[in-house]
Order: sequence, then C-alpha cells, then structure tokens
Amino acid sequence: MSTHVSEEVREALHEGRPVVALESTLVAHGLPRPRNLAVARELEELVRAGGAVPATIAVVDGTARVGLDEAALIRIAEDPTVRKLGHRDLAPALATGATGATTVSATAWLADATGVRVFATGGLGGVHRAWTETQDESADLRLLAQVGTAVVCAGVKSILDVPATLQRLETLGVTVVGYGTEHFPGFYLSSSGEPVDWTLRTPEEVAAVMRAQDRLEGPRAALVVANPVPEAEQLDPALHDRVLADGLAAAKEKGITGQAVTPFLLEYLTVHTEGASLEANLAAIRGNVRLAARIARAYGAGIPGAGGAGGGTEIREGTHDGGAEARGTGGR
Ligand code: PSU
Ligand code: MN
Repeated sequence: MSTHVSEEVREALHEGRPVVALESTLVAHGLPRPRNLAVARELEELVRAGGAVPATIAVVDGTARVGLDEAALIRIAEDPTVRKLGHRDLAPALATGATGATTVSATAWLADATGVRVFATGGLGGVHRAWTETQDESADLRLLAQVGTAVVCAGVKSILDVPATLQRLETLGVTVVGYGTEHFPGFYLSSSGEPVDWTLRTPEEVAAVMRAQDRLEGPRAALVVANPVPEAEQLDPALHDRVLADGLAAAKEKGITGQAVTPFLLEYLTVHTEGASLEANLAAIRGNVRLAARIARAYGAGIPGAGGAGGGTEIREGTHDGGAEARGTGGR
C-alpha cells in the first residue's frame, strides 16, 4: 500500500522513537463542529506532552496520510463533505481521489502497515443492539483480528450490545485487557458491568504483553487496552440509560442505518444530555491518548536500539506520490 507518511512520523519511526496513531472519524463524524478541530489539535499536543509523536491518519484527495499537516487537519475537521472511511472504503477512496476520515478499522490497518504499534481512540465500534434485525456489526472487530496494533480505548461505545461485542472479540481472537480495572469500561461510563479476564496496571505491563505477542509469532491480532474514564468524569448512569433508550427509538423511527447509526446516536446523546455525554467522551479520549503515549514509550524502551516502531520498521523513500512508503514488520 502506498501511503504518505509525514516527515516527522517517518523520522520518528526511522530513529525508533515512540509514535501514537490517532483516528480521524471521531474528529469528523464523532464530535460537533467547531470544537472538533480544537480537540484534534489538543489530542496531538497530549501525545507530544507524553513524549511521543502523533500520527493522525486520514485520506486526503486520494492519498492515505499518516501524520497530517495543519491544512489537512483543518479540512478533516471543517469540510462537511469529508467521508467516513472504514477499511473496505480505502481502495475506492484512493482510486477516486476522495477525502475521508478513517474509522478504527481503516486507521488500525494504515497504522499497522506503516509500523505504528500503538493507537488511541475513544470507543471501538461493535455489535449493535438491533443486531438480530439489522446484522449491524462494526467492521472494526474483524479488522482488529488482523493487525498487530495495541488499541487504547474506553471499551466499545455504550450505544452497542457490549456483551455480544465482547463475545465477538473472543471468537475473533482479539486480546482484551482491562487497564487498572477488572471490568470492561462502558465508554461514557467507567464500567459496563462486564468482567475482563486480564487486568494490567502499568504501561510497562502493557508493553510486556505486546512484546510477548511479538515473540509468539502467532496469528496477528490486536491488543485491546480498555481504559475506563475516571468515575468523576463519567456520564451519570441513569441519564445515560434514559437518553440512550430514547436515542435508539429515534434512530429506529427515522430509519437511520449503516454508517450513519453511530454518528446519529453520539449526536443524539450530546444534544439530549446537554453536552454532558460529550464531556465524558472527551475525558475518555484524552485519558486514552495520554496512556497510549506512555505505552508507546514503554514498548520502545524494551527494545534495544529501537522505539515505538517495535524495531522492525523499514522505510523506503521516494515513491511516486512524492512521499515515503513505510512497511512495518511490527517486530515480527
Ligand atoms: N470513538 C469515539 N467517537 C467516534 C468513534 C470512536 O469516541 O466517533 C468512531 C470510530 O472511528 C469507530 C466508529 O471506528 O466510530 C465506529 O463506526 P461504525 O459503528 O459505523 O463502524
Ligand atoms: Mn455499522
């Protein structure tokens, strides 16, 4: 895959310094304008403050970009025609010159192909509550079974069927660990009430699991690091349950389907909780980004002569699109 990797990210990978991938769908389709642009910038700053290099990922005019410049970041945040691109949309987007924000599935794919091992987002997609009628399951899940990325998230979005999503992750062979918790987080809520099989408590422990994955050389699959929003910053659970029930009913009544379901529900919650769900969402994302930077540093620190790239990234320069092409081996 020909991908344009920004100079800063390329140099960091080359020198083995820690890099954290950030997705762009949460900016373009998950947060209200104009605040989304400020948040996109803030997340990059949080990665830098944590001692790592941010690599926000998107497709701009038919080129997949790992590491966005200011103009591209503004376009993704402000242009209402920016598409939502899952992994399956990448090829048509590249071939037709489209511009789009990448979801967890597309971002994890591009990060993995570039050799970026750590990725932070808000909440993963998963199995929707109306699955028996709609068969709506996010493409995030299957893609996470195919990449060697550590994904720091606040669990899966609470608008989903959380137990069914956890079951699918188990079936797909995706490792799930709770960070500092014995319960799977609930995105806007600190806990979904579901147990997790493994609990890790430090970035070094997460990095050790990543290195163990590398050594196993088994079938590739992501490591989901489920990091709860602090209880003080979570959405009031009673308000959450009430507004979500209304939102699910509204989505059904309006016939919202496909890619529009998740953005519709996130916006419905923001409006009908008077912004409280947005604050909880932002608190979760910030916490995940901070933790991701620490994990990227800890992972790099354990590999002699290499950093966040896992010591296996070979960068080729000067592809036809004038950028650089990176092919990560992710330490495998
Ligand atoms: N996390 C957030 N807000 C978001 C998302 C994640 O805090 O908007 C996005 C991610 O890009 C994820 C997508 O991949 O929602 C899931 O969309 P779908 O259910 O259509 O697969
Ligand atoms: Mn869907």
